[in-house]
Amino acid sequence: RQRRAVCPGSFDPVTNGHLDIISRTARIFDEVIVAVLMNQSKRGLFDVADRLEMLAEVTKPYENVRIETFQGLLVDFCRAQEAMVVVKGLRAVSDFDYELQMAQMNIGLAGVETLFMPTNPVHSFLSSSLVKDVAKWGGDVSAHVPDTVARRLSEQLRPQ
Ligand code: COD
Repeated sequence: RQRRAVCPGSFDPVTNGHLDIISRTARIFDEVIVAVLMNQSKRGLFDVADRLEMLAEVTKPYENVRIETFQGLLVDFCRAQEAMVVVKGLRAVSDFDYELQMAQMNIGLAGVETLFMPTNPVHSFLSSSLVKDVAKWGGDVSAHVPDTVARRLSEQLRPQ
């Protein structure tokens, strides 16, 4: 039986921190499903189609990674995909409180397990929202996101 893990998130946009967790998860599991939340009430900087394109491009080197979207509960998506393990990156203790709540809710709701992976310390201060803020004001984010994302950020934020 295939061992599948889900790496869920908004990925608005994908950062090197996300990619670190996705690639390390891909070394442990047979298949990794990157699950992009489609959240109607929260419009992001990038629309979902763009996020998917960026994710597909940057995960191309990993043969056992597949990208999907989901709506509603993460546990329902996991059940539909027959993937009962969620892998989350932990940056600092500040992530822990909320992540623990969600993990405990998800095990209670559907028996979906959550495994936490400590982030590579070079990415421990990194988030999509910080990257967007820095890029918005013309700061250099090329160390924190894949090249294609850096390019799209400048296109999106500073249209010619
Ligand atoms: N280093 C390592 N990992 C990182 C980093 C970093 N620098 N940045 C992010 N990550 C990892 C974390 O594991 C994070 O959880 C994940 O990447 C995604 O990050 P984001 O910011 O793209 O996504 P979020 O936090 O907006 O995603 C939240 C979810 C979509 C996972 C959550 O809201 C959810 O499950 N929603 C579905 C509805 C649901 O089931 N709700 C009930 C939950 S109990």
